[in-house]
Amino acid sequence: MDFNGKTNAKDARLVLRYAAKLEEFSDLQIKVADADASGKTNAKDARLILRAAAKIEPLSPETIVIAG
Ligand SMILES: [Ca+2]
Repeated sequence: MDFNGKTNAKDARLVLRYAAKLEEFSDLQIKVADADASGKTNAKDARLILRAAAKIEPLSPETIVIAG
């Protein structure tokens, strides 16, 4: 999550990098990136974010508020 006010493919890429341990996230970023609120931020969340970015499937209103 780059906190640019939009959920886009760049965010999904960042989350994927975090999941692969290529990127360090702050506690807030981890929380925001947990798109399915599972308590873990991983590739599944990256997929959800990517789908939201492609407007295939919206994220939950809660997530959008936090991310926006
Ligand atoms: Ca999750």
